[in-house]
Amino acid sequence: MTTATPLSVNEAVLNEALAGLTAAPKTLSPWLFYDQRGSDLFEQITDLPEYYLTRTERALFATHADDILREFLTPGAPATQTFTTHDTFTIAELGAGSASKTGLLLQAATRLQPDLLYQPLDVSASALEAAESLAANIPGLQVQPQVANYVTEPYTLQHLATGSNTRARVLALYIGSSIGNFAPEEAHAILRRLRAHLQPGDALLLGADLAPSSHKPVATILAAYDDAAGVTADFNLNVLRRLNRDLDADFNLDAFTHRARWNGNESRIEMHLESLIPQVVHIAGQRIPFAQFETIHTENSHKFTDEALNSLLTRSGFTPTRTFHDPTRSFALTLAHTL
Ligand code: AVI
Repeated sequence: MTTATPLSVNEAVLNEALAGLTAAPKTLSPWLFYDQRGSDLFEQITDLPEYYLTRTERALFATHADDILREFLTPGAPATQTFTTHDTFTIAELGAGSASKTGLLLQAATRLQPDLLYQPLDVSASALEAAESLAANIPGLQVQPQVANYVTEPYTLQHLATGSNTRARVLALYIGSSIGNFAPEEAHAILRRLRAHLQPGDALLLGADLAPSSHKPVATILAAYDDAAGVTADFNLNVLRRLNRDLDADFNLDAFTHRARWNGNESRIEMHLESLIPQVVHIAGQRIPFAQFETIHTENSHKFTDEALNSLLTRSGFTPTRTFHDPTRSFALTLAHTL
């Protein structure tokens, strides 16, 4: 009998690169973006003037943190009512990253429950350190980080308040439009899996970027993925830099260019790396030929209608009860209960 041993990071990168680059059309999985440099570039993207997603979602938290908590704890309660709760609750977050937006919600939550437990989950230990240090500025908050890939690895959500046997209701956050980077069937699987960790009285807050509309032209979405300063181009090309470093590949970064395209049939932005010339690249002894203009498809970022989000949530076992929009209806935070 053979015992399966976990793959080293470089083995996983090699398997992914060879499978994707020998397929037709060529692809690379977006998780390959996030080495240290890629993660730093993504942080820079979130501050770009064209990348409206992060600041719009942050503004939604700034405006609606109390409303979100009220709706979670007492669904349907009028907004005018002075709000207190006797229910114990905890906040968990899938793919927490540096958790900078979450801080606004945590601050509001600790006004209701000063010893609140926050459970951030992320595949990156360094991102969790950032989440922990952010939380250190919120007096009383208890942080219980977990290093886990919520797509492929087991994870746990604690349903007890810190230091007691009191059952705590869980508000699970899945924000930042991370859901948009998955194919529809993968998105469904992630939400179903999360649903299986939750119990009646718990809820999910899902943050998602919205599809084009009369308020939101396709050009606005495209610009967010093709900024004037070229940071997104650098982020995209960084995946080739990573393969050169980790796999000793010989990509010439000057022979590829960043392309962002709107695919209206699938309601998604696609990022590609286009070969500017006919060329052959070598990876681990394999020849990978490229025709001129041939692309590597590196990322999908799906954009949703409210109906599509509600249907995805319902199919995944949730009951959406309220959606918070920004004034231009660019982004949605949807609260969905487990009944
Ligand atoms: C992480 N994710 C939600 C980003 C997005 O908008 O799809 C990744 C990204 N790709 C290019 N710019 C940002």
